[in-house]
Amino acid sequence: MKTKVCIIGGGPSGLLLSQLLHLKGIDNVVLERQSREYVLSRIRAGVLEHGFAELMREAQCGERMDREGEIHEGFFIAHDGRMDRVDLHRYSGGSSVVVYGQTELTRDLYEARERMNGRVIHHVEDVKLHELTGDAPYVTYRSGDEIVRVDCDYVIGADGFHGVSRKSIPRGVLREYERVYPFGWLGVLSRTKPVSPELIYARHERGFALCSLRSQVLSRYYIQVPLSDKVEEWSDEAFWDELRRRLPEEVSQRLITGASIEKSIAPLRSFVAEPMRHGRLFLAGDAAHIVPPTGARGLNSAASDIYYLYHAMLGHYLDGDDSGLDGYSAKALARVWKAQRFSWWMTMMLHTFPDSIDYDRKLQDTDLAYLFSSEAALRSLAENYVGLPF
Ligand code: RFL
Ligand code: PHB
Repeated sequence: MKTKVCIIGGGPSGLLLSQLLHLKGIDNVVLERQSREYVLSRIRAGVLEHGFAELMREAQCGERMDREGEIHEGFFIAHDGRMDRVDLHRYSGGSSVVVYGQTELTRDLYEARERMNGRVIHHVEDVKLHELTGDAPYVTYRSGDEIVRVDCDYVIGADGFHGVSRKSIPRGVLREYERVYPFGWLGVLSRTKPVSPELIYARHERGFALCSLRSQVLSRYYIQVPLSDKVEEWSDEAFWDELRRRLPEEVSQRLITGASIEKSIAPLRSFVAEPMRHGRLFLAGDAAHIVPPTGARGLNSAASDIYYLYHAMLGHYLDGDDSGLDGYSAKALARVWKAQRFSWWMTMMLHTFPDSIDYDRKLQDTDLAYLFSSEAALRSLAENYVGLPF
């Protein structure tokens, strides 16, 4: 098989790039290890920044998002038994975020790729990247007993944190920065009316909690749990009881509970791999960086990588200009680190750390007190939450 751009990974990053390149006549192939159904069963992000929504529209995939997604102009931070609202619209100079599930967005991308006869190959096994630093890279994969070879100009590693692409960069070249947090998030999806029309991030001594949603009939809730907890040990009832305890009284009284339709634990991690380019391989999204979900930055950071890569590829193929490709890693990483800083800060401010001392807890109190007493601090939070410019 021959193509211009071989994309490893059919998650949101890989599919979005594939779709954008296709619309500009740049031939590409997506190789995905899992089935489409499996990819669509992973419940993940829910909050999209404005720049991401724009990119979906540019990819001609924004129609359902614009119809069914909800525009949110603010969210709440609950602490010390009360609720303070962050007015995103006011403090970001008129911006907002879109609440639209990653599952739905990925479904829209798959459907668009199918409509346009895009090549998305599922169930690829043993993907290997070859000759990345030469002029003629290629990728091989196994399909049943057959080994298939894909010759290309460029390889995009959009295969998530556990993918093969980052691991194909030699150890001496790659530098990894990582912080692992001593807890995870237990998430529950339920077909119930959300407790609040806007998200609530709750700080509580028993641990962090988040009330989010996918629509006005579909709720998504999370609670901080120790890493040693097993999802099978958490009955629905135990989850709702614990969530109630961590919310202000007026909120917990309104909480409507129901059977969970998905329940999972995600560990929290901060991670960056540098550089994001090695020869003709370019990393994008979770393959290169992970944030704890507290600031809703993960998928949004993937979107800025895709934006830079897309424009770099246009420069190369349409104008013969390689400056975008050459500058990709530095440009993407500059924004990635800002999302890292913001997600780390939100995580530190809102979670309960098992080894924290009184001094740390006082600083957390002060962080929140400062935030809600300073317009400059609220502006900084809002600017980061709605997404820094690409
Ligand atoms: P993905 O989604 O992991 O997709 C990678 C794809 O690559 C495939 N793959 C391979 N294919 C071929 N060969 C191999 N060797 C392969 N290895 C892997 C995988 O099967 C998969 O389909 O990465 P991508 O596309 O970069 O997208 C990143 C986002 O999924 C991620 O950043 C977000 O979900 C993070 N995130 C959130 N981000 C936000 O911006 N806003 C949010 O509100 C938000 N909430 C969340 C989140 C992540 C969470 N979890 C579970 C980690 C909430 C949670 C709980
Ligand atoms: C979600 O709805 O899954 C969600 C929302 C906001 C976050 C993290 C996750 O910060």
